Parts: sequence; structure tokens; C-alpha cells
Amino acid sequence: MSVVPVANVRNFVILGHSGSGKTALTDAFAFRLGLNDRLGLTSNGSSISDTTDEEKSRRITIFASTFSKNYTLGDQEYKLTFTDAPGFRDFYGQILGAVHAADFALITVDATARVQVGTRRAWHICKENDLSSIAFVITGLDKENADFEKTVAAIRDNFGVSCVPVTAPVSKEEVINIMDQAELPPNLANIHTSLAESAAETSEELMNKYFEEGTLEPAEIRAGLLKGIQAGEIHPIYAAFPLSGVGIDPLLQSICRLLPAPGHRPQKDSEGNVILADPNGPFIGQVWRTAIDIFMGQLSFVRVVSGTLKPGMTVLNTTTDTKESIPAMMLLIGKKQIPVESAGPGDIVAIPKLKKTKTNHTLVGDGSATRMAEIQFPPPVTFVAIKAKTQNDEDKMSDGIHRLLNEDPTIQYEKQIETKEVLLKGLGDVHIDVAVALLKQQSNVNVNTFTPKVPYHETITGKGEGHHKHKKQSGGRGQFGEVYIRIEPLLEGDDEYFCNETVGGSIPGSFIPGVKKGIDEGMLAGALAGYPVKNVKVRLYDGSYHDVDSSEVAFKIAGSRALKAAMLVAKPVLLEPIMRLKITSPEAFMGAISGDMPNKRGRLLGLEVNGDIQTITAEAPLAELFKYSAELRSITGGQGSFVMDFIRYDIVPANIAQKIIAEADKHRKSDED
Ligand SMILES: Nc1nc2c(ncn2[C@@H]2O[C@H](COP(=O)(O)OP(=O)(O)OP(=O)(O)O)[C@@H](O)[C@H]2O)c(=O)[nH]1
Ligand SMILES: [Mg+2]
Repeated sequence: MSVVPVANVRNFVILGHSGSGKTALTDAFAFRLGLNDRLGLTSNGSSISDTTDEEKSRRITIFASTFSKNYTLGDQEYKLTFTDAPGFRDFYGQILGAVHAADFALITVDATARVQVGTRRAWHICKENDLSSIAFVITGLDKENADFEKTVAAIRDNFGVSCVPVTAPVSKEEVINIMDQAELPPNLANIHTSLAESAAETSEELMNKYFEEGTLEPAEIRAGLLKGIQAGEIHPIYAAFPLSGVGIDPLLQSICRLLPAPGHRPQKDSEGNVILADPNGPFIGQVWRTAIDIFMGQLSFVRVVSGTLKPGMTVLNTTTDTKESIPAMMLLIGKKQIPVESAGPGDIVAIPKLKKTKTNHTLVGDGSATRMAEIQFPPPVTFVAIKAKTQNDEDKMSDGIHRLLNEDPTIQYEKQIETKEVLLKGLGDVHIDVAVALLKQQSNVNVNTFTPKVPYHETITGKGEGHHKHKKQSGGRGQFGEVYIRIEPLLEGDDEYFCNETVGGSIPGSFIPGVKKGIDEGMLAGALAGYPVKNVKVRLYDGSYHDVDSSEVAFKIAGSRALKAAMLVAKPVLLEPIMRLKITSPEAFMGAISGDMPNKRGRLLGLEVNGDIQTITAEAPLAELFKYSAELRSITGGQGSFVMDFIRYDIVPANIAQKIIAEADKHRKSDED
């Protein structure tokens, strides 16, 4: 690829509702640009973008794939770099990364389904991430009941009248650029008017002319649109038939003419300073995605922000302060790897084998110490417990999970101390299913998944005394240790949960650590249901010993049993984690969402209204929330989403606690059998 000036580089992300034709459009672009010698289709697994087994079998995009190719328009050479993002919310991490790496977005809208949840979500992601240049592409125009004008109206209803069609279909075989037409078919005449109006609004001069003459020249409309679009104030709407290729050239031409080059969207460092898209400045790039390739290992996808990157260079990772050498750079086009010799502002390249570089890290060349602002990935909302199927799987599990975490910052992994389970956390059921499938494919680790156990705690609400005498005489040296304790709830701020108040050497000082070890051990598994004990103050106030038979072990056993005895009389209770939820959904579902909260033992805390979208803040026990992601999807038809975080532990209501204790007893009995 010859070097194209930054002003002629166009880097965009394709967003939209799942199934609205993002990948179909990507395939149409790839075919038109000669990246593929045939038109790939998701429907038969031949897409250039959905190439993994997981994507092919599920018929959805899971990973953001980037393509790049030069495009000639008149005497100008442009470089088009575009990323096909997933639409499915579970893969929000990939969507966010792709949004971060682009200068503008195309949002696909199906002409039969029109504006959907995923369309609005795409718009909001752009707005929340300072990606103000947004265009729409209407797809599905060949389908029965497709209606271009109604789809345009729906876009304008949802996103404002500054959304204006620039191209339109006159038949299934022809898409025209409205500005280029001397005369338009009657049904498109009003579209021309909205285009002229939008252009007029960009300057006083054009506005005056429009008022006086009632119209504008094509060149004036183009100049006004260019200004409005580059400023992110006008949003062009295009028509395209990705399956036949009709409308693809007018769309690509308009992208080159009207949509912004690198530099228009401010690229900011972690302190908010804007980094200029200067190909001659020091190199600055950021990793927005990490992938694991079965053959090549780790691949880091870097968006070049400034300067020029070449293979062989040594760069500094300013996030970890380590040097990395760039062994090679490539584009991944379908299954092919195309080497890249030089990458400038706006380019995206995949770099293999970086050692200490992960998603979100910044790489810089000599003369820079910049650290780019990081992508804020959402916290996980779906948890499952996983268990290796065999010992062999167990041995490889840690490496496999490590790979998964490297690849996907929205996956988390936790070894739960309370329940002794290994938890995999993600953004939804499908996300977790895919993660489990990737564990198998990438690392040959087979796991089963389970609904996690709740990490309950135990504590006391009253005071109590406990005593245990451990005495064993079985020939030879015996064991002896006797312990008396008092327990009470630990006051906030009191770090000393154990204190020795014995007097007169009833327990010699050398055995006190033994008692403490026993108390510590007893704290790991409480008397009620075997969960960790929290917030209990233990006062050791008396005991006795034997000159020969006493030992640390004997006092340890006595300490642990005395704690159990004391807990049972100190009004013990179970505690459960309470989560704060922020549930966002269109207003229409708010009644159903809040009405469902009591079923989850939840409590509403507040409501925030943002146009049609409302956000409920609520709190509910974690025990009721393991399936909430699927439940909310069914309540809202996929239009709702939520985040949750832990806030505190609360007492489990008695009727529920009884069941948990009975269940624990059953397990204890079966363990003893
Ligand atoms: N008839 C018709 N079918 C289309 C059109 N665009 C896409 N499709 C089909 O709709 C289905 C979904 O299209 P995709 O391009 O995979 O949708 P997507 O937006 O990438 O979906 P996700 O990756 O799940 O977010 C595929 O079978 C496409 O062939 C179109 O313009 N007309
Ligand atoms: Mg797709």
C-alpha cells in the first residue's frame, strides 16, 4: 500500500443492532475493495469477518475485525480502515475497544426492523465516548416491507432532524447521491429539502441565501454538509444493498468526501491533553484489542494515534514501563495475514508476540512519555462457577484462564474463599458460553459450569460464652488443653479481634498462640452452616493446662471448639452479599422491572430519567441475581441492561437462613458418611 496522507485516511467502526447487516456491509466493502475475490456471506459461513468457529456456528459477530485498503476517488488516493463490531451486548468489550480505535461510526439500520435497541445503544456508546461523527447506513432495502422513507423518519425521530439522507434508493438496482441529482423522483424531493436546510444551518451566509432563494447549489450543500458532519452536528444517512453491492460505491465516495480524517476526533492522553495526528511526530499508539491466535500466540491490535510505526522498532510501553520490540506488523484479512511495513495516524495493525503489553496499554517511540486515556470496560454481571472435568484439565486451567483474561478485559476470574469455588464472570450467558468454548479451543481445557454458591458469612448478634476441654489419654503421652472464652460483636474500627485476658498463668503464654490458631481455624467455618465467621471479638479469659500432656495442638483444638460452642449461644446469624443494581431500560418496561424487584427481595432506591431511557437504582441479595441477566432480557425484550456492584453484607432473613443451614447440614452429613 502506498503511503496516503493523513487527510485521506478514513478509520471507522461499524455498529448497530445485532443482525442489522454490519458484517454484510463489511463483506460488501471487502469485496468492492478487492480484499476478497468473492462476496462473503454470514449466512453460509463464508464471511471475511466472522471467521471463527464460534462466530460461524452462532451466526453472530463476536470479535471486532479490522480491514484496510486503499480506494481511488478521482485523482485522490484514500485509505479506508474499518472495523466490524459485534452487535450483541454480551460482547460490549469488543464494541467499546472498536469505538475507541475509530474516528467515526457507521450505524446500520435495517429497513424493516428500523430503529432497535441495539441502534440506540450504538448511538449512546458513541456519545459516551466522544465519538461525535456518526453516519447511518440503511440496509435490508431488498426485503419485503422495506421502507426507506419510514426508516429515515424513525432515525430522525430518535436521533434528531440533523440526521439527513445523502444517498437514497430509486430501485433495487440503483442508489443515487441526492446532491448530484438535477431532478429527484417526487418521493425523494422532501429529502433534498432537509439536506439543503441542514446545510444552510451551518453558516449565516448559507442560511441567508437559502431564505432568499429557497434552495442552495449542490456545491453549497456539499460545503455546508462537510462542515456540519466534520463538526459532528449533521449525521448523514446512506442507503446500501450489501448483498448485491448496489449503493456501496456512492457510500464509499461520500465517506471519503464528507467524513472526518484522523485528528478530528480528539485523541486524549490520560491527563486530557489532545494528541495531534502527526505522522512525523514521535510514535504513540494504543492497544484496543488483544487476541490469541492458535498459531501466532498473542496478537495486539494497535491504533496509531501519532507518528509512524515500523517493524524492527523498539517502543516503550508507558503503562508498564517496559520496552517492547516490534517483530512484525500485519493486517488479518479473513484467514490471511498481510504484512504491513509502515503504520501512521489512523492505522490499525496487529502486532504479534509483545511480552508485557495488554489491552489499554500505550506504546510510544523515542521522544514521548504519553499514556493514552484508557477504555473504561464495564464490570461483569453474570457469574458462573466452573470446575475442570479431569485432573488433566485442572492442571492446564490456570494457563487457559490467563489466556482468556488477556484477550478479554470484560471477563473476570475469582477463587472464592468462602465457597471454595472458581468463578468466571462476564457480561451475559452467551459471553460465558463463548469463554468456556474458547478455553477448550485455545487451551484444550474442558470445564463444567454451575450456578455459583453464595459466599455467605456468619456472625453473632449477641454475647456468648464457650468452653472446651480437650483431653485424650490413649497410652503414651496424652493431650490436654482447656479454654474458656467470651465472644461479642466486634465494634467497628476494632482491629484486635482476639485478646488474651487470662490471669495467673491459667494458660501458659507459650500456649496462647495455639489457642489463637484454633480460633482462627474456627473462624474459617462457622457453627451455623460452615461459612466464614466475621466481626466477632473473642476474649480468652480462663483455662487450664497439664504439665506433661498440654501442647499447642491440644489448645488449638480446644480454642476452635470453644468458639463453636460460644457462637451457638451468641445469637448467630447468616450474612449475605447485597448488590447495588443500576438497571437501564426504556420507560415502557419500568413498571415490570420495579414490580419484579420484591420477587428478588430487592428494594428500589431511585430513578433517573434521561429522555425515554430510565435508570433504576436498586439493591438486592446476590443469591437472587445469578440469572438476572437472562430475566431482564426477557422482561424487556432485550432492551434493558444492568450493572451491579457489591455494597455490603446483610442478615439473611430467618426463613431463608433455615433452608441454607438445613442444606449445609445435609452436605456435612453426606461428607461424614
Ligand atoms: N435480504 C437482506 N439480508 C441481509 C441484508 N443485510 C444483511 N442481511 C442478512 O441478515 C443476516 C444478518 O446479517 P449480518 O451482517 O450478519 O448482521 P450483523 O449486524 O453483522 O449481526 P451481528 O454480528 O450479530 O451483530 C445475514 O443472514 C445477512 O445475510 C440485506 O441488506 N438484505
Ligand atoms: Mg456481524
